[in-house]
Order: sequence, then C-alpha cells, then structure tokens
Amino acid sequence: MNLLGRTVSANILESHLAEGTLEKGEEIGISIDQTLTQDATGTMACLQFEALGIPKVKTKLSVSYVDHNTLQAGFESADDHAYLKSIAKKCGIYFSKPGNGICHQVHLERFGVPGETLLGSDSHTPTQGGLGMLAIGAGGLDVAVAMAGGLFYLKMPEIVGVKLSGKLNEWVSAKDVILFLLQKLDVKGGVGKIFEFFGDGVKTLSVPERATITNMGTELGATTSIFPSDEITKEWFEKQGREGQWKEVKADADASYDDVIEINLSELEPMIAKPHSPGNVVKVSEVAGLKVQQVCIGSCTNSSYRDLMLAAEVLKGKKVHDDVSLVISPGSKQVYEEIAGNGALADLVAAGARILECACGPCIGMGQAPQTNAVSVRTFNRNFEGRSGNKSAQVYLSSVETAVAAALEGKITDPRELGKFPAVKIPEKFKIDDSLILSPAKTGGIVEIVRGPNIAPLPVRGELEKNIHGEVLLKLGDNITTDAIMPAGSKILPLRSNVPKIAEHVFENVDAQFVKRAKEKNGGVIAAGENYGQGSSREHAALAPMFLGVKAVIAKSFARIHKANLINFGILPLEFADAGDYEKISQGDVLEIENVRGKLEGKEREFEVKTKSGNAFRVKLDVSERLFAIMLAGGLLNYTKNKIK
Ligand code: MIC
Ligand code: SF4
Repeated sequence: MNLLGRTVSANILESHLAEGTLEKGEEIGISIDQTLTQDATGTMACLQFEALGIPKVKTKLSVSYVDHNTLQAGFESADDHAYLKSIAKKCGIYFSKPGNGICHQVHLERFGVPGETLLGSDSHTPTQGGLGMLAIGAGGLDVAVAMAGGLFYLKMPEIVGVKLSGKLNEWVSAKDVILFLLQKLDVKGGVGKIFEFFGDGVKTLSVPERATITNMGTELGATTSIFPSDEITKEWFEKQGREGQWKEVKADADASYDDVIEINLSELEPMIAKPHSPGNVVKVSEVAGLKVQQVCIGSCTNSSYRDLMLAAEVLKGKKVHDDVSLVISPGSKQVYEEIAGNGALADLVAAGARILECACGPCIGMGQAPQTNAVSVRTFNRNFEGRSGNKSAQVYLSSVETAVAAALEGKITDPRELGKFPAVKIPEKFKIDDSLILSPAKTGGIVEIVRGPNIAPLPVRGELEKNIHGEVLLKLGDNITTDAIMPAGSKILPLRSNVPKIAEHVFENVDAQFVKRAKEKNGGVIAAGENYGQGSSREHAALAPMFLGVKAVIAKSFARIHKANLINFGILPLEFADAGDYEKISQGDVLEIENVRGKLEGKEREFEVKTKSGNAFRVKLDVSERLFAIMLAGGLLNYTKNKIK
C-alpha cells in the first residue's frame, strides 16, 4: 500500500501492525489496546481466558459489561453475572454492573479512545468508530487471546471512503444515512471492507450520531466503520470529563481510498428497513399508512441522550396511539439519569411509554415479543425473522423520528408530517457517575472465582479426523444469520455458559428436527449459499454445532466473524469452487472428503468432495497459512494448549 496519503484506518492499522503488510487481502496481525465483552459472549470468553492460564489481562484496558441477560427469569444469568464479576476482579478487568447500560453506549461515554484499537466480543463493537477508534467485533476466543496479549489477525480490508457533504434536514437523522447505505449495498456489500467517513458533512454530525452510523455498518458485513476524531469529538470528550483522553485522528490531506461513495446529506429522506433484513430498505413514504402495533426505542444504535430527548420532546403533551405499545430502553445509566433529572422521563411516561431498564432488552428478544402478525417499528439494527421472539412479527427498522411518528399516529408515518422539529439541547457536561463500574483488585490472587451450576465445562473436540464422512444434515439458502443457527431470546440466552444445554436449540426455528438428526447421524455437514453466518459474533453458532458433531460447513461464501469462529472451534469453512455445484447436493446426501488431514498438512487450498451417489465437486479453503495448524489441531484452544505444553 502507498504509505503516502493514508486514511484514518490505515494510519491506525500501521501504528498497531505487528505482522504482515498493509496490502489489500494480505493477512495482518495487529496489537489490541482495549477489549470489550458482554455477558452473553463474555462468560465463554472468560472461561477461555482462564483456559489460557494467564493470571491478568495484558491490554491497556479490558471491560466486561452485563447488558444482554438482565431479565433473570431464573438463576442462570445471575450466576453468570457473579462469575463475570469475580473473574473481572481477579484478572484485571473493569466490570460494568447490570443497570449501567449497553456496552457500546457506555464504552462511547466512558472508555473509548481515538486512534486506539478495540476488539469486542460483540458484532457492534464498531460503534466506537464514532469517536475515531478502530474497533472490530470478533468471537469470544479471539477476544480472550487479545486479553492475554495476543495479536488479532484479519485480512487487510479494502478501505472505502464515504464522502459526506451537505447537512441532514429536520426529521432526517444519522440512522437514515446508514439505512441509505444499506439500501445501496445490502447485507454483504461491506464484507472485507472498512467504511471510512470523510468530507464536509462529517462536522455536522455529533459523536452519538456518528456512532449510530458505525454501529450499523456491521449490518453491511463490514470489518468496521470509522470517523476521524476532530473538534466535535473533542467536545464529546469534554462533556464526558475525559478531555485528557482526546486526540486528533485524521486522514492525510491526499488520502487515497480503494473506492469512494458520495452521499449528500441534504438529499436524504427518512428511510426504513422492511422485514426480515436490515438491507431491505425503502423510503418511509413508500410504506406509509401501514398499521403499527408496537414501537421500540433503544438499543446500541439509537439510545443516546439526543435520541431519547428527541422522543421526549416530540411526545411531550401528547399521547401514544391507542393501538400501539411504545417501549423505551435508555442506552446507559448516564442517559437514564439525565432524562430523569430534566423531566423528559416524566414526559415519556405521561405520553404512555413503557420504560425498561437500560439494557439490550427487546433488541435481543429479552421480552416485549410483539403480538401475532404485529407490525413493530424499532430503532434497532436487526430485524431477522424470529429475533423479536415471535416469528410472525413484521419488524421494521427506523430512526427515532420515524418510530415516534408511528407511536403517535398508529401507522408508519413520514416524520416530516409531524410539523415543527424540536430542538434538543445537549448539556455542557453530562452527569458522570461511574459507581456501577467496579475496578479490578490490586492483588488478583486472593479473589475467589464464583461458579454457579449453570456454568458447564467447555466442550472440546479432538484434533481433525483423517477423513470426513458425513451426511448433509441441512441445506440452507443465502444470508443465513447466526440468529437462525443459534437463536437468542429470553429462553435460550441464559444458557450461553452451558453448551450441552444450548446445543439443544441449534437451528430450532429453521428445522425443529435438526438436533435429533444430528445426534442420530453422529454429526455431519451443513450446506449453505452466500454469506453464511451473517449477524452476531456469537461463537455458540459454531461451538454448539461442533458439540453436535458438525465437521464442515460447505457454503458459497461466509460472513467474516462466523468464519473465524468456525475455524476456532474446529469446523472447516469450505466454499464451493464453482458456486453452481451448490445445486449438486441435497439434504441427506452422504459426503466424503478422503484424507482431509493429509490435504491440510499439505496446505492444499482446493480439493475434492465425493458424494456417495458417485458425484464429485471441488471446494476451496480460503484461509491464510497460519490457520492450517489451527484447523489440524481441531481449533484455536487445542492449538494454543498444544503450544503451551
Ligand atoms: C446481537 O445483537 O445479536 C448480539 C446479541 O449483541 C450479538 C452478540 C451475542 O450473540 O451475544 C452480536 O451482535 O454479536
Ligand atoms: Fe445489545 Fe441489540 Fe446492540 Fe446486540 S444489537 S449489543 S443485542 S442492543
């Protein structure tokens, strides 16, 4: 790569580069300054960190958040929280207690640092790109390795510049910018790419608005998204009393991008994603008039002070429509306290809103499942089928402006019809109270780790078999989400630290017989189309199938994080060499890869798969050299343990 004229992303990657060169498509190893985990992925990450045998994290900062499993309908989640709290104290990790807020919003407020790297066991970690941090989502095991001081490996992405000009009109917001990009590029348009925002329009957006955009860049399949850190970012740090941690991060004046997309903010209109994909975007005006039964405001995409104040200002003195249930979850304790202190919370309650605690809540199906066939308008980032807790629900994704309009009118409404746009004044300084963030112990050795009965030992698989012989247990289409593979929601999410139990739910909403079949057949293979594993970073979508004996997934292509998770847990991510061969196999076919061990030992990247009926086709293993040894060992944990032995 040309080192003159570097982008913000290339500048940060260069300063953290430990292995490889910044050539597009090359594998690079980067050092990680900060890590973030949340409770749904964090117990696994911490169990894996323990298994690595390192007493204390080696990062500049690691934070463990509790924000997903806060419903606590049984003992399981509370047990997980107690485990997380104790291990954080012992191992040098800050612990954000339940009630303190959603990891990405709290990190933006209290911890993110421009110019540094962050690896998080949550796919929306790129939210911190809003303050100029290079923030990437990964599986828990990759984060555990980073906590232990290890590098994070990735293919050097393409850097796409998104040139913003103009200024958003009233009632049009940052969410509409990212929805517009999703309409243009769809859910796999960003795979292998970093989206870097530049141009005059950047300075018209505040940090939380920028964070809304980088947060949902994840839905493009992007590695990450990033804004420069400028005067606006500085103001954010001042409001958070963290001015000392601000620094300018900018692209060189002659920065060159691999590709450029131009967006004139002044030309954007309110946008909305229709069921069941964040990429299924149209203008709000195109679906206006559709009756709405539920509206949810919140999630790591849209629950900042600005977002909730906007909702409160619009709703002030008005009432939620008779047919609508309006649910609001503030992003953080800071936001919650601010709106409680200034009266906005009272306005929301008076209007008829149902207020939840500050956590992920309905975004991950933790309650508030909509009624049968309901239309639910949500300010969230994902509307995959069934994620809301009801497969028949029609979930639409929109800005806060559009969501409030729907709550008042009882139907999807272009918010520009609401009349006068309210001015939201952001405080000079936010209320700062970090009392729900616990510091680690000075001497970790004396802290005892608390382990409740929900925490089952980590299942392991042996090294890669000589041959793979197995039935196609399931044949799927394109864009299969991790929510389809390993559902979340209030019943299943509390089982995240118990793989044998959670494995009972694999592909539950796709094919209720899958688990039974996998067990009867002693495992096998999964076939799929493009972008298999899009969505979440949850490694359970690899770990639980591995537990059921899945040896390989053969797909047309994979989503980045899921592909890494498959390798980490010893499942081979094979791609059809000729996508047309997808048609050659059916569910129930028996496949055979002879001497797969020998092939991987010989670092072969393309080989033959035979079907029992006499057909044959070729598959590719599109991985870097480094990963062969990991796959041969049966996954990263085995590999790392062998190395330490
Ligand atoms: C999600 O939004 O799907 C989650 C729940 O935050 C996941 C993480 C998880 O599955 O625990 C994510 O986005 O990575
Ligand atoms: Fe939580 Fe939803 Fe954000 Fe995932 S997308 S971190 S579930 S708020």
